[in-house]
Amino acid sequence: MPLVSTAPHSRRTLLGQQARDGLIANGVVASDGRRFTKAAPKLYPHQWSWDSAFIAMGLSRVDLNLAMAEMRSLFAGQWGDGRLPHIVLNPDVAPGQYAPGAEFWQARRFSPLAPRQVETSGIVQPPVHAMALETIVRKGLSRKDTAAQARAYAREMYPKALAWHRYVATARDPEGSGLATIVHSWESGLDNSPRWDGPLSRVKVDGRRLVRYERPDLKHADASHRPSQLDYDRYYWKAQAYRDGGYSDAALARGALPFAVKDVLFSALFVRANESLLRLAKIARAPAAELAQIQRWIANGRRGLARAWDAEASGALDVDVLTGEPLRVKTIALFAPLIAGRLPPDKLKAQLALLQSRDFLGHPDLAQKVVPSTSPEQPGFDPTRYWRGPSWPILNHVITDALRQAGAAPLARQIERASLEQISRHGFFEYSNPLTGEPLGSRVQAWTQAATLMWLGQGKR
Ligand code: 2M8
Repeated sequence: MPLVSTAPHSRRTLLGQQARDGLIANGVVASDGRRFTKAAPKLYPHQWSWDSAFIAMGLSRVDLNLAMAEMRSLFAGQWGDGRLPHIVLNPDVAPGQYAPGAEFWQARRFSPLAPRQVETSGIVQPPVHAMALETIVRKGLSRKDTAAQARAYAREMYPKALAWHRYVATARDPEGSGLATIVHSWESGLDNSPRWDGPLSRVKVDGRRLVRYERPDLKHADASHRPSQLDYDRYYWKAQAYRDGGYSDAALARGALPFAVKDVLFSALFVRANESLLRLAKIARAPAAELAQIQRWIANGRRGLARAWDAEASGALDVDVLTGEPLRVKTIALFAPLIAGRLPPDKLKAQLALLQSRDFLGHPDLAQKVVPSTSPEQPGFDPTRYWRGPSWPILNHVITDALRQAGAAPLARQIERASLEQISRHGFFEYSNPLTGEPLGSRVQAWTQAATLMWLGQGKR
């Protein structure tokens, strides 16, 4: 029974309440005073960067103060060079509950730029934060009693977001190509996507020098659903190389890192986030030179994505910086141009056709019309193993948001309806098998709760 069109109002209300209560319940006040939301209570007990931004977007519909605190807490981990780390560690997590933790990253020991007050990782994740800040500020401005607070919040957070964007646009794009370079597949957020198989296969791990590590993730999730041991060795090796170089991006320019890829999805989200940053800059009454700078980042990002366009793939391809080769793999990242927005009509048409083709939503074996992380037509597609096939509600939200912006609301509604239906049946799972609909990974994933709140809010319009 479709939830959205025919369900009584009370079913949507109930789902909304469950999402709201769940999201609040995943929040903690840590012993260092920060209030933030764990990405998942057991599997991911810290504050994750892009999770937190989506969580704040969801929270802004529940409690503006909590949403504001969420982003403040994350930015407490910002580094001196503007980077926003992929994890701000929860000081109250017992050693060994999640790895790698502070014992591996040792941010302050390896870099003078790491923050003093909190422990963090040294790599980053997709820069979606300005979108969250804009959502919060707009929400605040829409009500008389919170407008002044929202304006003050915009002035407080805008310079931090600007510094973060400057880091991405410069340290991670020394060539000025408009495409950001990631130095670790964890930075993509799509950790073991087949996009990274080629570059990862060239990472040669020296077993004698590799740090010793544990896999607490396997206590909370099925080993056949999580990245493999070989993947993990390579993850640690890449992180270790970056860390031992003082988390310095100068090594990027020298081609001295074992992994360096131009990530089109990361770059597309950066374009969208820059559009949010521009609007935030206006609210914060930023100087004209900064507005012009942000506009240049937007234009350059769109140019970079246009160059990454592959006519045969009908989408954008990542590029391995170390070989100069495009990575020809059918994953959700092909939709980076749609996500960045403002596509010329021919490309928009090609992206919409791809989305509905047998490579994605039109595949006859799909259990429901939600977008899988990897096309079932891609060799090596695995419907249950982490980013190699399963569907993530939060990425489906990114797609439905992009579709609405592109004027394709009916298709967005279809995906939204199927996603909400699945969530109402199975709860706020992390990801699911696209061929059976079976929920997988963490069963209480905060950004799935946030996506639900955003979708439910969307439907009201
Ligand atoms: C997953 O990543 C972490 C490492 O950062 C892990 O596998 O332990 C990814 O899905 C990532 O995108 C997400 O931010 C994180 C927390 O939900 O989990």
